[in-house]
Amino acid sequence: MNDTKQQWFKDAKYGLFIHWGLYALLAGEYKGQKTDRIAEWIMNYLNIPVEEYRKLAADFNPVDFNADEIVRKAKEDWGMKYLVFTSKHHEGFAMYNSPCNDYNVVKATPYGKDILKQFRDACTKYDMKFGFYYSQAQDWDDPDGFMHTRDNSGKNFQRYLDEKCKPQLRELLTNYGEISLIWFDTPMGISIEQTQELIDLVKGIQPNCILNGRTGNHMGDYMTTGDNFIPRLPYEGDWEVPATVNDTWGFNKFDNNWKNPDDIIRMLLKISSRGGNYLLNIGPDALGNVPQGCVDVLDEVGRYVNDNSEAIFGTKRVGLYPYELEWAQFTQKDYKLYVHILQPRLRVELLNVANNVKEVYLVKDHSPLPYMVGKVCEGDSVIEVELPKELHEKKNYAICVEMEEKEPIFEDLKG
Ligand code: FHN
Repeated sequence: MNDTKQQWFKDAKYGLFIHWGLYALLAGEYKGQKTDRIAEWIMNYLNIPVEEYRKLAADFNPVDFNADEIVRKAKEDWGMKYLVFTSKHHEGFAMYNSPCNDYNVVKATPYGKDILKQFRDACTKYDMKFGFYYSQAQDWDDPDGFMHTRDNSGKNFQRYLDEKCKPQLRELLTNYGEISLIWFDTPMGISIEQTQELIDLVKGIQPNCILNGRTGNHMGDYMTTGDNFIPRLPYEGDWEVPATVNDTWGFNKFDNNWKNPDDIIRMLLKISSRGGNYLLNIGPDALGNVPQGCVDVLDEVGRYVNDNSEAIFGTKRVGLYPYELEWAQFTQKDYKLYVHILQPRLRVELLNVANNVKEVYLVKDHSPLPYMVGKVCEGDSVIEVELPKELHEKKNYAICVEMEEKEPIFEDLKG
């Protein structure tokens, strides 16, 4: 079982992923050719030569970028608890001041300021846990870094590890205060020994820093699912789902396929209910603006999260309820079963839930709700909660069933 031993991660539930790099300048299109895949891979998909791609740095000047405002929104409006920022994605460009490699935002761009430092400072101000993404195996700028879909034989990957990856990790772990998490990615080709070298390096500098599931050879501290994939069943231990709001991580000016806030709320609750964290991405444009369509979705989800934070944060994995409920998701704490009501209803019927109930209340304002505990005429246990008239047409709110027992008692279905 994966155990980060970090309570903040177990309680966090909802975090902000930020993919930002030179690819934002291309925004999904290079010399009139569009990519129909994730925009941060444009260098790979459209075979842009290294020297051509490097020229982008001269145009990187995100004058609208405001780390404070992004982090404030993430914390206050969106209700997120941690932030993971791409310090270096597969393109190889560092979004911080890297003393060991000049291909970075401070030395190679007219902007000249350290983006990662600005996020770090804003996270300290708003009490957000801070972590960084680092592409440890793929580096399309370094001749010895790996590149997916290319012939990597003959590369001296160890040299890249020793001369770029490890020195940069050391910089990131020593110059930016407490790093709560490192998000490694696409560990193609990295050996067990090389993975251990990275782990030893990280833990030697910051022992409490946790490593995601793509560190290499399944040696990280927690399980990372596939992108946008949610485990079907409750899953034990610590884990996380990285996910997009549209269909790309890096900014793509053609992709406005924003998910519906209702769907994001449902996914957040499914993930919390099954015991994991939801790391949801934004991809700022080349000027530093977060697309408005994305902000609108996250604002609406945030209203739900903030109104019902008691029923989301610090909750633990719920056992398997025997029925599929379209209209609800469960979360739980000791002695409390939260029912998140996602479609309009007159009453809540919890069939085959056999607990003794102390109280039922609306999470948003703690107003008590009338309930009945007993058996349906078919003989199964039931808890039935009457909803006040003003809620009958409403969706997306939560109620709490306070139980005499620590855990919900879900009855097995019997013939
Ligand atoms: O290749 C990357 C991709 O660009 C993005 O960073 C995602 C985020 O989980 N990870 C990789 C694909 O799984």
